[in-house]
Amino acid sequence: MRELQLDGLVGMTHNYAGLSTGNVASTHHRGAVSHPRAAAIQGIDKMAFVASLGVPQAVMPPHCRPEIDVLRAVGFEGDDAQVLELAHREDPAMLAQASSASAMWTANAATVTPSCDAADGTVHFTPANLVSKFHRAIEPPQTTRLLRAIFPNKSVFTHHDPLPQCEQFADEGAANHTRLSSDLGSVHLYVYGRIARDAKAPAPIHFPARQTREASETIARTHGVRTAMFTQQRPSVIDAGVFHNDVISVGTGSTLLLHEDAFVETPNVLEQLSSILGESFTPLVVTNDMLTVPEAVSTYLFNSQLLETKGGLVLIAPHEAGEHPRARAVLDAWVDGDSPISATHILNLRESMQNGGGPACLRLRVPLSERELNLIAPGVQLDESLADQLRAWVNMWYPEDLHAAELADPALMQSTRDALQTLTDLLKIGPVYPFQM
Ligand code: SUG
Repeated sequence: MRELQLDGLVGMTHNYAGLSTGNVASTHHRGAVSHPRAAAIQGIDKMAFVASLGVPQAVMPPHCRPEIDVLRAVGFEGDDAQVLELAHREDPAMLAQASSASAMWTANAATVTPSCDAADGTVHFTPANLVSKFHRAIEPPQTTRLLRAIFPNKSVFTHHDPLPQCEQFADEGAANHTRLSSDLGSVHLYVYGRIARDAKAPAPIHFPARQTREASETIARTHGVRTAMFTQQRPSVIDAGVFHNDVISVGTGSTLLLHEDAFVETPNVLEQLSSILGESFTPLVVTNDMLTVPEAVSTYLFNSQLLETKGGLVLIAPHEAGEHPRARAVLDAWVDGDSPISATHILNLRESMQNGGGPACLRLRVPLSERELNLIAPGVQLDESLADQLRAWVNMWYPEDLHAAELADPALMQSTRDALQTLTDLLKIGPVYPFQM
């Protein structure tokens, strides 16, 4: 089995609107001028680097923004230009929500179960409903269309609808899910922030817990996951800015990197995993003495991408972690001695990081057999040539910088549509956007 990395291509309207309470970077950069072209190039450079390691890499096209139908649905009327102008004048925050390029963080696009772990032997996808934030709750219909276009074969790929759109089933996708495996078998670890049905259960005080246990359980059940474990994120870490579990732990194969405060019951979780996975299970636990939770949040150390390559496990860490002496010391320790990690690479993803999206947020992991890999839409599979074509496409269409007021410019919206038409021609998929249908 190989793990496909499906990265979200950053959209043309990438901006900093401070939309995600509980996500410290998003709040901190509210109102900053964004650089859509640099953001997209940083993402493509990451994809190209991952592909150069021999890891299968594919591209998930951006969503069409501003989402004009959402603005109409909330009562702005007229032709497209009038709708944008009215929204800008009367509710600029709503315009920012309808314009967010947040679909770039495909770790939140869906939860995936590989065929070898599913009772019916197919690969299962459930697009996340993302109900906790309005700018993200508008993503599922487009995500659903894109996943079905990228994984089209109906006898091999099972596409579920998103969970019911309500807080009981609040679901943020794979950012709260880790699949681990060894010679003894595999286990799916689902991490939730709260139990919706139990008002007395521990929950964070300041910031929202975006994933419910009910959502995770429903996904495991509908996917027919053979071995599932459910565990709660420590509420205090959510209040410290860990809005998704992938900000405090990352794992693949038999290796799990985590902070000691990640879960309510970290020692129990490790014991259970160890009993399922056996001796090869390798938890690398970072203590508060090594790195505090606020440091984990500011450096995004645990949002590194952990990849299985022919030469062993490779870690792709964000620049912010590489620059931070204590995070750097952890990175260095992880590749020392008998650690299963053979190399660390530091990449610059600053534009995404400033909205709280690190290397691991930008990718959805899709473990596939060779046969399944051959059945994905061929045009989205990234090689050097596609990376070059995407860079040229970005340089042609993307603004170098973007100020909030420019989101109301009808020319930007038209150019987004024209650019996406060119992109889907290039990737040979579609029609996938409402304007193409
Ligand atoms: O949902 N940021 C995203 C970041 C998602 C990161 N994903 C993972 N950890 N897997 C979010 O909070 C900020 C948009 C703004 O403020 O303009 C934003 O949506």
